[in-house]
Amino acid sequence: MEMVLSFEKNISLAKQGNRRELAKLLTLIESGERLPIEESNNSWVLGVTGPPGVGKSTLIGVMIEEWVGRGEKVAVLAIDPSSPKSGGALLGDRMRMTSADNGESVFIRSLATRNHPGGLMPFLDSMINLLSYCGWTKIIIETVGSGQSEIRIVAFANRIMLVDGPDRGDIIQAEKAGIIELADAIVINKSDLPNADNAANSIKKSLEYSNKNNDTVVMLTSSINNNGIPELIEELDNLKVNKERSILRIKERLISAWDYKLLSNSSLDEILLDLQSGAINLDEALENL
Ligand SMILES: Nc1nc2c(ncn2[C@@H]2O[C@H](COP(=O)(O)OP(=O)(O)OP(=O)(O)O)[C@@H](O)[C@H]2O)c(=O)[nH]1
Ligand SMILES: [Mg+2]
Repeated sequence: MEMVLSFEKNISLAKQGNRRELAKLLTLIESGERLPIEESNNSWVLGVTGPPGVGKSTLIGVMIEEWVGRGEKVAVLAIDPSSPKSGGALLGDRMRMTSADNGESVFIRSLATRNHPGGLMPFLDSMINLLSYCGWTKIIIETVGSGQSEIRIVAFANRIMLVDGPDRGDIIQAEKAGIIELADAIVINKSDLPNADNAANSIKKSLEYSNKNNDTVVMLTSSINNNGIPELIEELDNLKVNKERSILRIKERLISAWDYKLLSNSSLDEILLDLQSGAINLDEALENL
């Protein structure tokens, strides 16, 4: 009881803008603690994914500046910023470099999936909920890459933005992973480089062929020249939630929850051994689980 009460104090401090308390609470959530916060259903969360090096972090940096200029408070969860020049570290540096007075309005937190073999499922929702409760009006989840596990992570957002580069190869990666169907907005960044227009057209074609989701926003940006940023923010702020994509996202979340249940089952090791020895088959294993 006392524990819960002391969390309440921490939560109220975090809500008043105390960043150290907020960071502490996020660490508590990460270690499996449940905080007494009501579930919010009006948090604004954007999942950002895309192939390595297309400029996701740089783009998020300029988007943050735009949002902060409009009076928003932006929190970023950077997942697996493993490469030293990406994710949390890069954003942190950039924010320190650009505007000293951004401090109050920007919060960046890195998360490593390697610390969580069962996935981020059990606490991503709680973290988002806490951030939203504490008054962060724009919450961004950045993941590196565009494979299945990244899709699972950005599916915890209620809006998804795929960032691609002007190379055809980047887009093929995204097509393979199936992220194009899930994305509310597809941004071809590095529009200052040749071929960006072609890349955008190729994405539009690919959306036409799939013949669904033709409300997907396709935009060109350059995060180093600051081109297309206010337009992108405008589109994102006014996104209508598409029902089909919403169901796809919920499905990915359900699969995450399912995987987590399986991987955290206390008799998993035993069952694996029984499977290996042939004592049981897969159906029986599922039954036992
Ligand atoms: N020409 C050009 N370069 C850019 C643009 N945006 C980012 N870059 C450069 O692209 C490189 C990668 O940028 P990041 O923002 O780290 O890309 P990222 O997608 O976050 O990379 P990972 O997190 O490692 O996947 C950096 O050298 C950036 O300076 C852009 O609009 N135009
Ligand atoms: Mg990055």
